[in-house]
Amino acid sequence: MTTVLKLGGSVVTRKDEPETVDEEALADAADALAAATDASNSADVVLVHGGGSFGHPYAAEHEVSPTEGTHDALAVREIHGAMRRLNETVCTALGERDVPAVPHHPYTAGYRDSDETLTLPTDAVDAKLDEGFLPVLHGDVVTHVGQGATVVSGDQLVVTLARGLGADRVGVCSTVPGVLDDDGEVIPEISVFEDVEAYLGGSEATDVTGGMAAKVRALLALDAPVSVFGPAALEEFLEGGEPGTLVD
Ligand code: IP8
Repeated sequence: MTTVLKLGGSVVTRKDEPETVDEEALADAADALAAATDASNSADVVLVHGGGSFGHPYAAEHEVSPTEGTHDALAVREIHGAMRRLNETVCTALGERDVPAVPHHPYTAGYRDSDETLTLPTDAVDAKLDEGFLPVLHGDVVTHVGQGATVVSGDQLVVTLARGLGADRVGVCSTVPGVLDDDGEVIPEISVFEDVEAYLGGSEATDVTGGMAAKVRALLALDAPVSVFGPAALEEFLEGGEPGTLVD
């Protein structure tokens, strides 16, 4: 049973304060992961976290996005460097709870072709799982043929990883309890993007990768069922539940 779980950048960081971790939220998420990985040795989890107040401000400053590239090596180092700092913090929080978290950096592991295809070999991720590690990936910059380097969102990584690993379930934990309709109610299930397009606005803070609409569109393309839920439901998801919105 392989689970790919994304922790949104707005869950683990304070999105409006540069390079600031939300210590309490990170501790809660790490506690939930520690409880779940303790309860079942066979529960292979791959974690992906977003950029939050680490990657996004640098990407915005250098005008780099999934579609706007850069050949400026400093821009690449600053965006990737910020994401490494956040990744280190996430891995440390997990490690302190005896979760065998290890980093896996998309910038080094993958690239985008000129036709936008993301290549991220999953054999090295699989090998880490086989060895009992919990690989922790993150939104990042990747080398992009013809464009220098572009941003890859955690959601795109989730899609690529879920396919490559043949994941059985996918979880996307963001700050809201699911995908919300116009009345602020959680939409229980989404199977067609156009049915919910009108509800899905952009993200309020700096987010170069496009907010909820882009996320839902990418997740719908997956074979595995995807649950979109808030931090309070992380434990329920890790215990096998389907909280929030089911994108299937
Ligand atoms: O927060 C974007 O990842 P996301 C990461 O999952 C960077 O969209 C580098 C901005």
